[in-house]
Amino acid sequence: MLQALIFDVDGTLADTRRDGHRPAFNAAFREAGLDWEWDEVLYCELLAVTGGKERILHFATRHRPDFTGRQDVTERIAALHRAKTRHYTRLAATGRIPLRPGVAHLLDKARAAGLRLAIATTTTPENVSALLLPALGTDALSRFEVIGAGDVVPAKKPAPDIYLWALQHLGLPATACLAFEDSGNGLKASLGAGIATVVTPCDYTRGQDFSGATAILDNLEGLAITHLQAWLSGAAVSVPRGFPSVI
Ligand code: XBP
Ligand code: MG
Repeated sequence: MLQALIFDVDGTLADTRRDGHRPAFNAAFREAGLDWEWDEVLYCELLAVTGGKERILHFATRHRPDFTGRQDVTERIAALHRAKTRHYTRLAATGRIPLRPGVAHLLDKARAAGLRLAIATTTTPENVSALLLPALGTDALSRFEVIGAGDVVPAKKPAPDIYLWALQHLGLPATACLAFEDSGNGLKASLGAGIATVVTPCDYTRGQDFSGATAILDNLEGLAITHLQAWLSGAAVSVPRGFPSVI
């Protein structure tokens, strides 16, 4: 029986990359006097590496070996990432990054149906509150019984660790949960933890490999709790009129 929904954040709850993370990384680089500029195309490639600190290290290793050759590289990356988080949380707190269509409604329907809610994300915890408070109001965080974010587990997605952590803190088996993801890396993580997963690709992840997904949808608009329950029990779900198209 379906008991909990576990949500990824970046790309799933909101399209945070274009208006949030990428500009925040670039602002941190400028502030540190670095000539690094991550454009849309490069950022799309860099998303293969999850986690901001890990992404900076990956970029520098490939494109700025002089930076990674220094002894204090770990501290410098940590400082860059702290600045990036400051820029991101400021941007997000303005409310300029809206939730994706259908997200707020699904969260309300899940709560009304007595489902438990959790978050399993690679992003830094402060980013989650900065994004959700303007979008969902003061009770935004208390809606989620469990929030697994950032460095709470050492191995980030596509490792299943953050989903296993969420299951452990919910005290539920994977078979009682559904996950929501937008990326191939995220899907690998949720499936690796044994959780059936609905994928709503975003602009940065469309075209990735979503093999094994329970459903692939344009967005969460029109999704009813009965659809989720039926998917979890493996029943064929007839697609009603007005339902988001399956990609
Ligand atoms: C999100 C990420 C995060 C953000 C940046 O992936 O990879 O690293 O891009 O956040 P997912 P931080 O949606 O699969 O969780 O800079 O705070 O790490
Ligand atoms: Mg994501």
